[in-house]
Amino acid sequence: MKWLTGNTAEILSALSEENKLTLEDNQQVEEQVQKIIQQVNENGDQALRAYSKKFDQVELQDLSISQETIDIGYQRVEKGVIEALEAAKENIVSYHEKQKQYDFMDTERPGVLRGQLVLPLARVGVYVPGGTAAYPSSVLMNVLPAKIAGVEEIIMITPPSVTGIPDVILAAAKIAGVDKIFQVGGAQGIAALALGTETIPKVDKIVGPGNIYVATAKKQVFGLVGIDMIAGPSEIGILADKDANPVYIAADLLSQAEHDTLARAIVVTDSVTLAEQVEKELYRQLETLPRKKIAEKAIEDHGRIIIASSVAEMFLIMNKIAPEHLEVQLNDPISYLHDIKNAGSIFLGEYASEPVGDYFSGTNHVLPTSGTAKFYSPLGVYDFVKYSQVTYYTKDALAQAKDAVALLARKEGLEAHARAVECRFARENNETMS
Ligand code: HSO
Ligand code: ZN
Repeated sequence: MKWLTGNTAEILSALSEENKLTLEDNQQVEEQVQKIIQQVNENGDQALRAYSKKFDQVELQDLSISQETIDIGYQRVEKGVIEALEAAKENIVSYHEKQKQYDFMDTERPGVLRGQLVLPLARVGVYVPGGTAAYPSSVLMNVLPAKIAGVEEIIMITPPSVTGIPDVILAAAKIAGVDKIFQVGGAQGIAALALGTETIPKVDKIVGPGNIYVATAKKQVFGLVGIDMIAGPSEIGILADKDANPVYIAADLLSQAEHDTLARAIVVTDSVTLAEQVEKELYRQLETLPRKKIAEKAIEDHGRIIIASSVAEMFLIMNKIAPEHLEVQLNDPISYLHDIKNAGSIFLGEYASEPVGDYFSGTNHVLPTSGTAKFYSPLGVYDFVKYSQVTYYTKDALAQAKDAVALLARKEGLEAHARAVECRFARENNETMS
């Protein structure tokens, strides 16, 4: 695990150098994805079948998954897992219900109504990756906020596989209330959702994580449809002082490191003793992890121990990193809440272990990564609504406003704008109307 030491300026410049190195050039992927989108646009379902054969080695008859298949999958899942998913759902729903926003109307000026309507998106597509990255927890995290927002129809897509879609994914989709499931993955799946095909309906927004092809396709269809943020590899940043427990810290670092060899696990501390203990503990715990290879590579390549000289400096550095998950393992953690400026999801104290948020507390686990917590938020109900404005004026209210409107319109050289308002007060027009 690499250590960063020195004064704050040196640490910050080392971190920004590292970030530069991760900006990759994926020109080739861009071109491949563009071609796939074009093919789906021209040939619809036929292109989807051809790509499924080529990329997933599956010859598909039916792109859609029947209700019967979903029900059978659900029934095959252990009762305990269903109960845990239901319990997680309850917490996710109760948390996200509080994110709901409401219409407003104001009547500040006589004769004027101004308002804002909160309107759900009509149809949303959720991408669920295949293979080992198919997480039932992520199905709940992506679908439930859309449900709470009032989205009418939620379409899930996931890559086909010779062994079929995992039962637990079908079960999570049923529990979350997905309306339709189609077996199509990759860039072709994203293209199908964005453009619509004979079988797959066009959606208004696409959410959900995926590999580089999925992420690139999402970027390319953005504008035609809405997309969520593009999620990068998982990250955890831990702020710890000398009294923190190195066993817990190492365990939490590994919880994210096991996701991906590109995952980032960072500890910022003012105690060299604690840092040494964490490092030792990390390698001890690694030995018995089933995903040791992945976690070890992540820790070797992207694990960092950063030594700061004070708690204030610890926050300064962590706010620059803006981690997806931030654990505050300091004495009296709640008192530091307002020192945090950038972090996707904040975990306070030694018992708020990050995986609790991944599965159970009800906060969302779809979070901004790669420093984007500086300007992005966790996935929430607000991602599945849009807003419309409302204006109502009485004749008297318009009379009050007309000169200002006409003056500004003429200043911009837009005579028709001015006349549109003024014509409502011209005598001849009122006579014609009566
Ligand atoms: N920590 C991941 C989410 C996840 N963890 C799913 C387990 N399953 C990204 O926030
Ligand atoms: Zn996780």
